[in-house]
Amino acid sequence: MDSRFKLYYFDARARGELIRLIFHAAGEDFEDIKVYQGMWEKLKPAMPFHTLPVLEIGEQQLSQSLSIARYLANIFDMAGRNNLEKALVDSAAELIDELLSDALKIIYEREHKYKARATKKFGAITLPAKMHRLEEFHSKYGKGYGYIVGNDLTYADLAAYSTFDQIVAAAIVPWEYFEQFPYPSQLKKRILDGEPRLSQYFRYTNS
Ligand SMILES: N[C@@H](CCC(=O)N[C@@H](CS)C(=O)NCC(=O)O)C(=O)O
Repeated sequence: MDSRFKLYYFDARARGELIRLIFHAAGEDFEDIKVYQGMWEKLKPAMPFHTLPVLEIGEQQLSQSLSIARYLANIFDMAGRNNLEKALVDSAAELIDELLSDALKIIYEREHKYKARATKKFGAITLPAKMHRLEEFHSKYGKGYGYIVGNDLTYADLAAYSTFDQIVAAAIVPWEYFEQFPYPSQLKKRILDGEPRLSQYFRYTNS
């Protein structure tokens, strides 16, 4: 496939998934290059911050998942409608990224005893605290359409849904946990019933 966008990431959802979701929501072709361990050792020094994800746009390389997400969201009108809305969307995306970071630490932890302890703490303290803050933010800035800010889908909504879905897929909490909060429940409906490109993608990735 010859696309103007090339995404380099590992064969995992983690920090690459938000970028894939933006492309799918926009209906834009991209090359999804899965980097495997042997390949990564060779590729690493050529990457801007020696980490993935990296987006290549022609000769230009862009690093840091949220910067890549914002760049694409601006191109595809998923960043917010004005400067203030954009900053609110960014702030929500950063809160969600903190939640994803905490979840990824657990997901990739190999030591069983530590993983069990960290999962318990995450479910009892970290997740409820962040979810309450997110819900307060949603009730202030969402307009009742199921999106975190305003009445359109933004990249922060995609970050949120991807993070909730990864937490559920890792069996940290079941999806029912999120149903106590209006935002995830409404967002899930929006994404699975109102965004055909995304519902198709989720049907494929979760099968
Ligand atoms: N803040 C960075 C974090 C990047 C990062 O830590 N990437 C990890 C994978 S999620 C990585 O490249 N690990 C391999 C390595 O450091 O060698 C981002 O959001 O892109």
